[in-house]
Amino acid sequence: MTVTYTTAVCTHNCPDACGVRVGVEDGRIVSLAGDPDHPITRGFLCGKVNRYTERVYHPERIRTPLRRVGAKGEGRFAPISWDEALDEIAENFRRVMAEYGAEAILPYSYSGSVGRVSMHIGHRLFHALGASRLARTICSTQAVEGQKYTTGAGLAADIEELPHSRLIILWGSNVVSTNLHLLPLIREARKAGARLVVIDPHRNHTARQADWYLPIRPGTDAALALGLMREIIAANLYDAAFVDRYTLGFEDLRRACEPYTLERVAEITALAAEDVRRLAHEYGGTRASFLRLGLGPTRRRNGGMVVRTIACLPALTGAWEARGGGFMRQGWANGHLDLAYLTAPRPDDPPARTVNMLHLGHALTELRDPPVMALYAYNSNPAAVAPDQTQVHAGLRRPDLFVAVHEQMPTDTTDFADIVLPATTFLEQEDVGAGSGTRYVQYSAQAIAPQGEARSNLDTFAALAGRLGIEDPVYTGGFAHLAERLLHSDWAPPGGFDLAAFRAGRALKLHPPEQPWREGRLATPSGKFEFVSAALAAQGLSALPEYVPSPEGHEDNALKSRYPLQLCTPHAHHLINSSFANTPSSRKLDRPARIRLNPADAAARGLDEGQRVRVFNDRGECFLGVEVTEDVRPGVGVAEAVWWPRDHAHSGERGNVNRLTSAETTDLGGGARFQECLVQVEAAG
Ligand SMILES: Nc1nc2c(c(=O)[nH]1)N[C@H]1C(S)=C(S)[C@@H](COP(=O)(O)OP(=O)(O)OC[C@H]3O[C@@H](n4cnc5c(=O)[nH]c(N)nc54)[C@H](O)[C@@H]3O)O[C@H]1N2
Ligand SMILES: Nc1nc2c(c(=O)[nH]1)N[C@H]1C(S)=C(S)[C@@H](COP(=O)(O)OP(=O)(O)OC[C@H]3O[C@@H](n4cnc5c(=O)[nH]c(N)nc54)[C@H](O)[C@@H]3O)O[C@H]1N2
Ligand SMILES: [Mo]
Repeated sequence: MTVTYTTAVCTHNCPDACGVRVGVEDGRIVSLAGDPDHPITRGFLCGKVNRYTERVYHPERIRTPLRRVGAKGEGRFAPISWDEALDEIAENFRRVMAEYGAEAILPYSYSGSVGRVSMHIGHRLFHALGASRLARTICSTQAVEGQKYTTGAGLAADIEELPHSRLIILWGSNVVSTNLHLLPLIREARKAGARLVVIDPHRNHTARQADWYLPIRPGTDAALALGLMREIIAANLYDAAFVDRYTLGFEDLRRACEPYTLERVAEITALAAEDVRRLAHEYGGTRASFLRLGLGPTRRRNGGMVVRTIACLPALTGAWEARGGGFMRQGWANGHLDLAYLTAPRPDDPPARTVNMLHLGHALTELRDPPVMALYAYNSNPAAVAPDQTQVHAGLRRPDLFVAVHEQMPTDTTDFADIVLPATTFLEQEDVGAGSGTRYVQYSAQAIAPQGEARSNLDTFAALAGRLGIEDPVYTGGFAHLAERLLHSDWAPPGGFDLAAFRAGRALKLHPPEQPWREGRLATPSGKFEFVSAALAAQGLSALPEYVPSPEGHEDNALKSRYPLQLCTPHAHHLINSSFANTPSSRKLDRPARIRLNPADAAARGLDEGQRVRVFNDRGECFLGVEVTEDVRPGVGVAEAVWWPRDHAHSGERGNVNRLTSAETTDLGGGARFQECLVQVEAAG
């Protein structure tokens, strides 16, 4: 037998969108490697995808459609045919529409596959029915919105310029775990003398590699940014010519920063005043500074304002004009292709209400006129990843709710399903790959046949559209049609993308506008970097950057006296969100379900390393092991996520850290507050 090779693009939710060289012999994968010709992948993969055969050939893979035979939540099923399963879903949709109206149907999806087709192919079907629309807010909408008011949408420094940076700041961004392919670029810069600074309350894998690690108190980043700007202005380290030409509202900004003296910022952030001063002088004194902002600091009540405020820094120093300088946040461009073709409602689609996906628990238990009577979940594991988990599970358990789930694995969500459909992995289907952290778009070829009877999201929605009498070229035109449409991009190179190169699997680079501020063409109302924003003021929000302490933060109040620890639940090294939680090697390497506590906090509660604890607040409780470590500051707990709720089962009840997190949303963009969560910890009874 000979080995044949194809190039696929990893479609797990990661900024890198790696090119993956897949060796196949006799229909089975025999090798997986990073594409050596891919400019970002550079021939290596993360640990998770290196071991991807464990996932593709996992004995738990769902291989046929299933119908529930046990109680909801029990996860007992019997195999059925695809025809039976699709008929049953279509019948239930029709029944619910006739009795309650189409808005009683709710799709729920996010990022199981971020392949451009797989992620978005369901939208038009639900729009055509008139189903409730889902606001997909669980990840980065607060950051997208927040940045918009300072720099306009879609502005980011090019990571391939990183080697020219002289100062790299990773601000709440755990790239060693979450954005691995930035590392070779950072390494090149450091070899040429760049310094690496990490600002994070958790001494994570990334912080350990830093030249300088600043253990900031959670939720205080905007205060630090305001303090840095005050010092940069006071010490005359800002770029007056850049500010004069390309920014709006410098005098107002100076006033907004005024209260944030080094001493006050030290008090708020728990950093030393001298360190704040030194960071201001390093940043102000280095024009080629690359500031990468992660999502941790933004998953808080004032998350939009945090991004808006930090994004002012490079406009003050003119870093945007230096090679290797500028700003980039996690969840940047997401490909910038013609997604509207897949996602936008058509003029004759019925109007429909919108449900914020963070409010799933509420939607399933309390929403009326109409209530949600049918849920179709795909590309997501809401029983694990959504906040307010107690309500989410209560809703999923409703006997009168019809639930269909399209999945690769038996998750906590499929446990609640009436019908389960088997899904392909990215190696079993075609797609269009595009990184949220790179400037590349690439055809992802199918490497092997679908496992069992698994079908892609495209094939499944096309079949369902047929059953429901929906005629739409999105479902009848085939993959090649969709891929070509997606490449209609305003960021295509001059003359358009080379379609032959695309079909041959080459990674093609997007061309965002170059230095748009120079022609006053930033996507802000003024076309300039806006330190002052009339658009924010018009919404009754602060026109100027600001720090807003949270009622669920470090400051003393009645809640804090009962729940004194600030719990952070950032992403785990060997998982992608809740994916890979059942991969044997991930479980071994990440040791599931722990909370990391400072020795002082552990001692105060009489807790020892490895002990089982109950972590709780008014929203719920979760059972974890304790790890005692100086890697978290006193007053902070870190529990990496998202492990499956059933991994945390205690006296028969399942539940992970999202039993504790709030479904309340951010100041801008309706985003999540996953990192803002006061808890208490005690030995488990
Ligand atoms: N291995 C792995 N990679 C992933 C993922 C995964 O689950 N696992 N998920 C993918 C997805 S969906 C996303 S959105 C990205 C997210 O990637 P990142 O942006 O790196 O997001 P997080 O891991 O949530 O948080 C980053 C850091 O923020 C810190 N943090 C929390 N609160 C604060 C704060 O108030 N201030 C500061 N300065 N820091 C704070 C956390 O300790 C954490 O180290 O990663 C993607 N890549
Ligand atoms: N506490 C806490 N909770 C969090 C976060 C946090 O930091 N803390 N992070 C949040 C963030 S940033 C995000 S992005 C969300 C992500 O949450 P989700 O988007 O739900 O991501 P996953 O948990 O990876 O679940 C995706 C599921 O889709 C399945 N899947 C994969 N490919 C396909 C496919 O092609 N078709 C179908 N039908 N299914 C497929 C996978 O098997 C997997 O079970 O989680 C959020 N939840
Ligand atoms: Mo995310």
